[in-house]
Amino acid sequence: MTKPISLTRYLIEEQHAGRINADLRLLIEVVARACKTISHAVGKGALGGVLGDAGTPGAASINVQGEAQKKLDVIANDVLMEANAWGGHLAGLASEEMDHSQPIPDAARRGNYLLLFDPLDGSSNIDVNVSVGTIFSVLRCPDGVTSPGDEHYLQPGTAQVCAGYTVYGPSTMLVLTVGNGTHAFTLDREIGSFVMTTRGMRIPEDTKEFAINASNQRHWEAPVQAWVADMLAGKDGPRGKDFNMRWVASMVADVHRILTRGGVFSYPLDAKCRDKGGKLRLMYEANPMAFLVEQAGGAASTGRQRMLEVQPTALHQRVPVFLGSRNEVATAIDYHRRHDGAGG
Ligand code: AFP
Repeated sequence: MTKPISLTRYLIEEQHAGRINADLRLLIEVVARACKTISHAVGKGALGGVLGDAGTPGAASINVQGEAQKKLDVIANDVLMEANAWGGHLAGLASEEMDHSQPIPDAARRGNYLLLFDPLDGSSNIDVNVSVGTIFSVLRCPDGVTSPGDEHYLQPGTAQVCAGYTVYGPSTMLVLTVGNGTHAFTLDREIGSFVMTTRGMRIPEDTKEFAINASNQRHWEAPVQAWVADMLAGKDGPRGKDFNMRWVASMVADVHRILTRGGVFSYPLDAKCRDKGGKLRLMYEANPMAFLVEQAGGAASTGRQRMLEVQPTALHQRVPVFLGSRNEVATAIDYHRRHDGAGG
């Protein structure tokens, strides 16, 4: 049996193959190291005093999204900010937890990449000991820009040079793409390093499993109502097969399941989030996941457009999301096309 390789060795091999440069390699190493620190904090749970809301009792701290921040949201954001600010590989960072992006201070050596992240996705699951995760995306800083502002991050997902997530579950896993397949690394807690456990994850083209928050059903658009109703009708319905349903409410955990065994994940437009454009964030949730899923042979769409081709207009922009097994994503798109074509 061949010995599994470490994340460090994988990245060096990618550099030697000319697919990444030394700066991007070191940037990914810094992010991975920060994720180990977050994993440690998440793993301590109640013993570390890290559960519950940030802020003071009766005055919970609210983030830019208007959501109550958990203590671990704040800790994870601080860890990623601190680790990346002085690494020398970045021109700027942007986080779900901050109103605006931050250029790297003049005092620090500045690099050519922009890092976007959701420091702790699924944080409503923290207090109930269910998997949460960190999602990240790396873009190039446009040429000639030395102090990037929010507008310099507004690049479509096709411009990503790297995307990944870390899922803090029974084991901590880092799933990564630099545009040459999607690979999974498991944290070896004894030696403290990520070890490759799946090279080239593949999402089966067909599936019988879908993930959606069904409590929003009455608020969905008509094509989503029809798509889900036909899946629920099972063998006796137009799809002619029974479907199973899963919903963790941590996108990282739901996407990890899909990358591992297939399925389709959707957070569609609904009446509650229509004014915002959707629930999930394009730049640091949908785009990195879309890149990982496409690199594993799956598909990702808003229902009406390939996710990676959406031209962002705002840093915290939200979008509807359909991703996973390519044939089921195509089916969801088809329901939208037929509905829109019928003048709906
Ligand atoms: P938080 O990071 O604010 O907990 O949101 C998690 C999330 O963005 C995504 O990870 C889940 O898929 C989705 O929200 C769950 O949303 P519902 O609570 O509406 O099911």
